[in-house]
Amino acid sequence: MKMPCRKSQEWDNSKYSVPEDFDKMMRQIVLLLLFVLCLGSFGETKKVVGTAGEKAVKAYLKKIPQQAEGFFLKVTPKEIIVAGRDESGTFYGEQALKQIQNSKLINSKYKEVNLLDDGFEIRDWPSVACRGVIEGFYGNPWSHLDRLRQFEFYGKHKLNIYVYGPKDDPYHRAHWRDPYPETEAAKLRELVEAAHRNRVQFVWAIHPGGDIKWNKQDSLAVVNKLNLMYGLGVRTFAVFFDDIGGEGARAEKQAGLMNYLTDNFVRKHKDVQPLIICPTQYNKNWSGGDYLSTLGTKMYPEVRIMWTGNSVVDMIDRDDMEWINAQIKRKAFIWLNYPVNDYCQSRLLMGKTYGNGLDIADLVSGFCSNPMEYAEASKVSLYSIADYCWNMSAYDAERSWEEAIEELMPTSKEAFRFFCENNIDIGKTVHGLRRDGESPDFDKVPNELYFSCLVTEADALLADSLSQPEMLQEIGPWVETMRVLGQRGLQVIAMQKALQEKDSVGFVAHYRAFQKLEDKQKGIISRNYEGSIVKAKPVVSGTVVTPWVNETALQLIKDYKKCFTYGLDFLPQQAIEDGQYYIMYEGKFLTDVNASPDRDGDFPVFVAEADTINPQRQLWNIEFVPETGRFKITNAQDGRYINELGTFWANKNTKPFNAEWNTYVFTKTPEGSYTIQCAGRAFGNWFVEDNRIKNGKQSSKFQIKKL
Ligand code: 14T
Repeated sequence: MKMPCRKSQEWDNSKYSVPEDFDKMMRQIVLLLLFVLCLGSFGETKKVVGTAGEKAVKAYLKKIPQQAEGFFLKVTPKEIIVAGRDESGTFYGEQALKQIQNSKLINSKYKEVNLLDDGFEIRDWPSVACRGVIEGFYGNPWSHLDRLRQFEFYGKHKLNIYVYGPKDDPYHRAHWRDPYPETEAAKLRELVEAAHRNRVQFVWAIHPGGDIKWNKQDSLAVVNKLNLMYGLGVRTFAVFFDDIGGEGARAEKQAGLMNYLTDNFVRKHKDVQPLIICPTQYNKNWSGGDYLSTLGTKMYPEVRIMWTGNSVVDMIDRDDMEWINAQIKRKAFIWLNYPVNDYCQSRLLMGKTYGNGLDIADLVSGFCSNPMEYAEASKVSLYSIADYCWNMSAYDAERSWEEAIEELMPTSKEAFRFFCENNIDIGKTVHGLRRDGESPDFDKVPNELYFSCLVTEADALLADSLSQPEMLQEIGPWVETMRVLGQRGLQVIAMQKALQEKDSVGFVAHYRAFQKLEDKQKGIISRNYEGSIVKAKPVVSGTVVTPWVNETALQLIKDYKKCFTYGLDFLPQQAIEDGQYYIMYEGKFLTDVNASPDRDGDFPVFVAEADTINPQRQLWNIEFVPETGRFKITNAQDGRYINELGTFWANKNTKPFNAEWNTYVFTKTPEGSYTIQCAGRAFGNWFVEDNRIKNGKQSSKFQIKKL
């Protein structure tokens, strides 16, 4: 294409964080200059680093925030002071200094900024005490290298907790009683050290609920395993009871075990932190009975309880926190199921991290994000989780997202930003989470330009893969999919033009190219999965661009067939051409006996006689719906559609036609009759009973006859 979007005059998409007001911007520039100056004269700049209680920073004691992990940072041409409340505070002060040096800006991320005549002072501390990540997803656990890279990232962004609980680590869940083999154990020891070096608390979780017996022997088996993990350096532990049923799910038994472990393990060691439990009822939708209040009253108050919100995948606000905290008589420890994608593996969640209340800091005992099995790609969201937890009330989802993109892919940030924009929403899933803002510029620019950008930006990312190899390795299949999506889109545009110009040969040629690309896309897989999840086929812009491309192609073919006969063999065959038909069963006619457009809840029946007075009642419009690739069936007399249960459900306001539910697959049998299936949101076959259509396992054979 002539017009790669990054160079396009028509479409300038670079709206990087615009300062809120001019005044602030000026102050930042002043600071920037001061800072550059003071770095320039570094020779004379004295640097003092220390922690409260140490002599070096005694003079600044009053300035150091009281809050744990807080720090005081002062920069003038003469001196740089980094003084922490505790060792973490000092460490974070140094991180802040580095970030200011790199970005050359001081923004409102910091709690208190004080401009001096010749420099600045910052006083800063976290909003949330425990901030971090819970590796708690199904699928391939993160690799050793993934984790080492994560811990560095956490240190840099002031995240201080990592909970180890990958569902598919056998020694975490399926074989929780067994010790890690030596090589695995050595790796874990190395991980624990790396985490602690970065001021990250390494929490090891055990998931015994699937087969635990509530007896002394299994209590000891847990203690034994925790002791082994203690030996590898772990000092904080969690016990998970999520996604189980039966015996393991009993609240009083779980509370009993947690208390037993507290008495017989935690309190036996001076340096072990209070336990964390993930309860079986870990979200409000799944709560009931006295499960939560039993944990609340029977379990030691120091045991922290995890919570995902009102549902499994949910964003959390103040009301939600007040509700759960009242149940469990302590502050819940949030397990945020974002950006985890184990329930929507074909998608990446690269959008903004928004939707959590900015006023819940005082109501949580911790806040952890459950990420994707794609460790690098998850950093777009984790960057924001870190911002959110550090200075909650000042959190700005948009700005944080822009910054994350820049930091993670500095050499091709426009291309990466475009990639992220096209991987935001996950469509309909069992958990109902939707994310706004996917492909925001689609339809704002000419489609052809957008498609060419999908190709060129994918190329730009692939060409730059060496600068961020870990990231590209993970997102590669999606980048490749984005490229093919763009190419498919361009073929659809070419089909559109060919049809307009009545160029049947061109139309068919472009359709065949489209089909080839479709086959290519079908061959792209995300990863080979060793874990409990099958390999996924990546989808890019699954709610905006992909449906447009697929539906438009089908619509064009439908339109083409109305005018041309050339090349029909190459075009997809519809089981049935659009038109008016009799739908017959054993010689009887499906009939709309109550024909009336506003009626609903009644159903058509099979009658033996052909209706000569009102023949329309026995005629059905069968129409291909490109959105689903299936067929809609409406009565020719009153226009009512038949729903998945063989009933008229016509009320336009309360029960409008829904293609997901109300379109059907026609399959031709060898002898020329048809079976009809529901294949969208509703499953099942149509069969005839009591002279009407019903939906079930068995299927009837219908004769579909053209008028
Ligand atoms: F423990 C929990 F807080 C939790 O969220 N458990 C799992 C988690 O490991 C997984 O990553 C997450 C997202 O899929 O949801 C939980 O797993 C589920 C939830 C379901 F509703 C697994 C199957 C479900 F049907």
